[in-house]
Amino acid sequence: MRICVIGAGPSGLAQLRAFQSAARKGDPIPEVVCFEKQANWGGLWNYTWRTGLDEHGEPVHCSMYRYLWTNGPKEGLEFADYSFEEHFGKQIASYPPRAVMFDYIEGRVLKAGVRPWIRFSTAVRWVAFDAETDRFTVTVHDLAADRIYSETFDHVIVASGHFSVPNVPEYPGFATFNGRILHAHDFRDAREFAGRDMLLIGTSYSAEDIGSQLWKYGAKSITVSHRTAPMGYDWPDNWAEVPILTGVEGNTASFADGSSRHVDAIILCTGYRHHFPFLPDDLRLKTANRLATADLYKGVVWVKNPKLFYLGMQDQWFTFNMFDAQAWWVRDAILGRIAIPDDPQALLADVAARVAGEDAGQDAHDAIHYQGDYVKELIAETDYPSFDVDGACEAFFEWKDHKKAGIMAFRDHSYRSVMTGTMAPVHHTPWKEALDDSLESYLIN
Ligand code: FAD
Ligand code: NA7
Repeated sequence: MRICVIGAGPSGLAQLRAFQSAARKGDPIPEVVCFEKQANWGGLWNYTWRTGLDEHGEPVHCSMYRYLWTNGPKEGLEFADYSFEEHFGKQIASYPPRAVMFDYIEGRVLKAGVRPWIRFSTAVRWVAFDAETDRFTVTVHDLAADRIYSETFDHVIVASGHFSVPNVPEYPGFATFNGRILHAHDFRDAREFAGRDMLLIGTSYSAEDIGSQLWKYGAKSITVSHRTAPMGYDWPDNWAEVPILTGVEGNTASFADGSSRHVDAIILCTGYRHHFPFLPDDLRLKTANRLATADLYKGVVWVKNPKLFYLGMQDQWFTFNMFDAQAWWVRDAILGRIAIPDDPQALLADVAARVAGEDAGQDAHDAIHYQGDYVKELIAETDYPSFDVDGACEAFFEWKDHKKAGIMAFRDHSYRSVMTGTMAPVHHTPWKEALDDSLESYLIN
């Protein structure tokens, strides 16, 4: 049996680690081949200065930027089989910068020894399923050698992420705006906008965090325009929330309440699209960015062909340990330890129940519990180390309260690890004054 994993970000790496952990226990495992279009692993956490197209003419995957610190506490995402303390040799503060997170992600898979399973700089171009042979043909482009070839697999696991291809709306006057317009996907360094009047569209994590970066690194003013509702935090004095943009003329932006203001640059923090150009219609997931995705039994099995799996396609409160729960479950489904119902109606009924469960929730609190319960459900069916998921939910609830209490200070708090029981130290420098985001600086405790 041969397994194809598409992508070596946190989800794809979770899948490699899941198979390796079974092998280490002495169980026979199939051949696993992971195709990764970038030259290194880590997915979005693998930072590049590049935007647009990369050195091979491929769309740049990275949506992260310099000085990015995690936007939620690390105590909610910690691997159950590889704690921060195991990796760093000590407990560290709760909102690590990107480089620290990359080091942690890499540490687990270096220890597992799965790097030889990955073919780097290799983009998956097409996946086709042959009902007669019951196998997939995967066509890939080895970008370094400029060679296209195909191989066959019994299962395909799509772990290509969904926060990379931007959703880019257009507003009247954009074509003649006298300044830069970019999507959050192409934002790299807040210092570029020091002293400028900035307009951000959108009210979710990207708008909140990029706006905070701009503020921290010296933008003159930040205006955030909302389509639905303002974020409502207690923002600094040079930060305003305004209704939706109606258009721009020259450098003047106008809004739905009739107000207008001068802006130097516009950043579209308008989210991302699930985008799978390598999949035909009958294998391609089409879903909104939500907790209960369309057409995935147990959140991972493609209902129209259960030999195909998707990882990490949900909107995310939980991340790394949820990807692990999914990867362990998918591994066990492939190894025949978990049975997937034969009846397509049963698969669809599972999806419908998940959608109804999410829709029944009233607020973010319910959403966090909902995703926590999903993580619990999956790990209960596998040998992934069980952990206190409710304790991780508690860290998220505290985080939400800390944001309400001080949006520029929430990262100064610390939380208890549900993996080791240790309390994280408070970081040595308040976030708004910590301009150096290097690993070396963060680890000084
Ligand atoms: P990705 O990390 O996107 O990895 C997908 C991989 O697939 C990439 O390496 C890509 O190169 C590869 N790939 C794609 N297409 C192909 C192809 N055709 N062929 C071969 N390879 C391909 N999560 C947190 O927990 N905490 C945070 O603070 C946080 N901050 C974030 C900030 C930003 C700006 C963004 C965009 C996301 C953030 N996230 C955060 C969420 C993030 O989605 C997850 O942490 C995680 O990176 C998802 O892992 P993934 O493997 O599913 O996808
Ligand atoms: P999200 O969380 O998908 O949010 C997208 C935001 O963009 C949301 O506020 C939307 O407003 C807004 N949006 C989308 N389309 C439009 C248009 N056409 N006009 C105005 N506003 C629009 O994406 P993020 O990038 O913030 O976060 C994604 C991940 O990156 C997340 O996991 C983080 O960890 C980092 P709405 O509320 O729908 O009106």
